[in-house]
Amino acid sequence: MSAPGTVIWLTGLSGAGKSTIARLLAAELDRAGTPTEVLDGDEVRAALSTELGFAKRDRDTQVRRVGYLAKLLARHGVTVIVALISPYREARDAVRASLGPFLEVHIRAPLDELINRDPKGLYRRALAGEISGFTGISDPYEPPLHPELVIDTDLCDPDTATARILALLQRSADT
Ligand code: GGZ
Repeated sequence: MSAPGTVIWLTGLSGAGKSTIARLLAAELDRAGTPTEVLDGDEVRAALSTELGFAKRDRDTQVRRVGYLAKLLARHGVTVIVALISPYREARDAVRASLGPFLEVHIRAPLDELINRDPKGLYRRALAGEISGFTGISDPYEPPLHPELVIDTDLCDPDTATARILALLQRSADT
C-alpha cells in the first residue's frame, strides 16, 4: 500500500483535523498489515518536549525532534504519520531533505471554521488574549508551497480525507 519507510507529514493549524485523520489513516494501514506509527505533536510534547514552549525556536526544535524520530522509524521500514502544526516552512523543508520518501499534506480549513469548531476552547482563549503566540491568531503559519496534497476539511469528511491520502500513498509507491 505504501513504500516502506514513507513519512506522511500532516501540517496545518490547530483543530484542522490532523490528529483525527492521522488516527484513521493509521487504522487503515494497520488493517492492511503495514507497520505504522503516529507521531502526534501533543503526545510528543507530553513525552519528550515538556520544556518547549511555542516561540519559533522551540517549535523548530519540536519539528527537528519529530523529524529525527520519524527518520529512525522510517529506516526500519515503518510508515510514519506525523501530525504537527509545524508552522515554519524552512523547518519542514529541512526535515524533508533529511528523509527518504516524504509526503507533505496540508490539512486546512478557513480560520472562521476553526474558531467555530474550537473543541478545546483554545481559539477563544487566544482571541481573548489569554494564550499568546497562538498559531493563526497571533503567530504565523507558513503554508507549504509545494505540498503533495491539500485537504480542505471544511469540504470533506475525515473518511474521505483518509481515502485521498491512501490514494496518494498508492500513487507514490507505484512511481
Ligand atoms: C499553537 C498551541 C499553542 C500555541 C498550545 N500555538 O490542536 P492541539 O492544541 O491539540 O495541538 C496543538 C499543540 C501544538 O503542538 P505542535 O507540537 O503540533 O505545534 S508545533 O508544531 O507548532 O510545535 C494545540 C496546542 O498544542 N497549543 N499552545 N501557542 N498551538
